[in-house]
Amino acid sequence: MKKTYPKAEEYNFDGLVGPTHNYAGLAIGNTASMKNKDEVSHPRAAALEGLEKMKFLMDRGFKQAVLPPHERPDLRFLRTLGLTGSDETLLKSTASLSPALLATCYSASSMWTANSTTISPSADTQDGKVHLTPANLHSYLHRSLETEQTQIILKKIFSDSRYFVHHSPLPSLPAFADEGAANHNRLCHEYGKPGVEAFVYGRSGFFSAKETVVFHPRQTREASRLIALHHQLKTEKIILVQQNPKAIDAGVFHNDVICTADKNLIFYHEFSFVNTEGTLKEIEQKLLPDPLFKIPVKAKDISLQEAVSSYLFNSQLLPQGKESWILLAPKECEDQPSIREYLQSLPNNLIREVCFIPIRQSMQNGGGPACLRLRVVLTEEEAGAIHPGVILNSELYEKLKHWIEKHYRDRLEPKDLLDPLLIRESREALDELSRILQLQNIYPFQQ
Ligand code: SUG
Repeated sequence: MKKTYPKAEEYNFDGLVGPTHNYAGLAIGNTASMKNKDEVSHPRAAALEGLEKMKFLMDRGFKQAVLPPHERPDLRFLRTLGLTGSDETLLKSTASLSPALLATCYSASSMWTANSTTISPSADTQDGKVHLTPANLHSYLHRSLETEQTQIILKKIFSDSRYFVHHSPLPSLPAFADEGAANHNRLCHEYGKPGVEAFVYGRSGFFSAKETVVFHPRQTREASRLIALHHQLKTEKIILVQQNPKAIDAGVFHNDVICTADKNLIFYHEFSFVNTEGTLKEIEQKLLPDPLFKIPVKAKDISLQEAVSSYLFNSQLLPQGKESWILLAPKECEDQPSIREYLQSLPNNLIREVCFIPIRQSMQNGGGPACLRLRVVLTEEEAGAIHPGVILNSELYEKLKHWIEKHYRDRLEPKDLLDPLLIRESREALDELSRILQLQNIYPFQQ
C-alpha cells in the first residue's frame, strides 16, 4: 500500500534588518563586505527592502514569517572584555582600542538568518520531531555574538516540546565552526515526505582536506556531521560533501552562493563541490525512487566571478504548481547583462518565472535573497503550534513598515557608531518591536 505523509509547507523566516545596519568590512572572504568597508549605509532603506521582499512572497501565497533583529550595540559583550564606564565612555574606549571591535558590537548581521540555525523537518528525523541547532558562527566574532540571542528567540517561537527539539549550539571552537543552513540543502519529493539532507563543509577540523589558498573556509566537516547526528537523521539519507576550494577562493564563502535547491530541483554551478558530478549522482541515488531535476551551470556560461558578483545562486527557488518553480533573484542579476541573458535563455519547463528583487543594502554586505531567510518545513499541526505573532500578514506588514519609518535612520557612517543616541534609538525601536511581535522580554536591555 502506498504510504501517506502529512501535508507540510515551507515557511521562510526572514531576518528584519536592524537599526544599526552598517558596512564594516568584517567578513574576510566575503568580497562584497570587503569592498564596501566604511561606505555609508542606509538602515531604513535596508529594512524596507527586506520587508518588501517578505511582502512579495506573502502576496504570492507563500508562508512568510519574520525574525527580529538582535540588540546592537552589544555592550554586554564589551563589558565581558573588562571595559567599564558609562555607555558613552564604553563606546569611546572601544573605538580607541579598535574601531573594528566597535563595529563588531554594532553589526546587524543577524539579518542573514540562513546562517542562524540548521533545521531538520520532522519527516527526516527518527523521533518525528523538528530539530533545531543554532549555529555557533565561530569563524567571525561579529557573527558569533548572534548565537545566544538566536536560541532565545527560537525557543520562544518554537516552544512546544511535543513538536520541537532545541539543541545547544556546537562548542565555539575552530574544529566545530558552523554557519547554519547556508551550507545545508534538503531535497525531497514533497515537503512532508522524508528527504535527503546535504551538508556542505569547507574544511576539516582534524585532517587536511583539499585546501584553499586565498580565504579560510568557515564550515567544518565535524560540525556538519555532529548536527546530522543530533538531528537523528538516517545515515543513508545524508550527504556530507566538501565545497570546491576554488569557489571559496573566488568569494563563495557559503555554499548557498553557488548552489540552491528546493524539493527535488537543484540549480548548481559546476564548481560547487570538490566532485560535483559524483555528488549529484549520490543525491540522485539517495532520493530514489523519486526523480531529481538538475539545472547545472558550466563555468564557460557563468564564471565563478559572475556568480559571486550577481549572487545568481543565492536566489530563492519557490514551488509553483507541480514540478515547476519561481526563481526569486537579486536585482543585480537583471542588471548584469551576461546573467540576464543566461536567465532569458533558460528553458522554462522547470523554472517558469524569474522575479528580480531589489535588496541592494543587504547585497552590499554579501547577503542575497536566500541569506535573508531561514527555511522551516512544518506540517499543519506543527505550524499551529508556533508563536503566531511572527507570521507575516497584511496587518503585521503595515505595522512593521510604520515601525521602520518611525525608528530607523536614513544613513549611518562609521563615525555615527560613536553616537550614544544610537544606543537609545535602537533600544526604543526593539522594545516596540517586541510588543508588535508579542515576543516580550527577549532582549538583554529588557531584563
Ligand atoms: O557572514 N556579511 C555576512 C553575509 C552572510 C551571507 N549569508 C549567506 N550566504 N547565507 C557574512 O559574511 C558583513 C558584515 C560587515 O562587514 O559589516 C557580513 O557579516
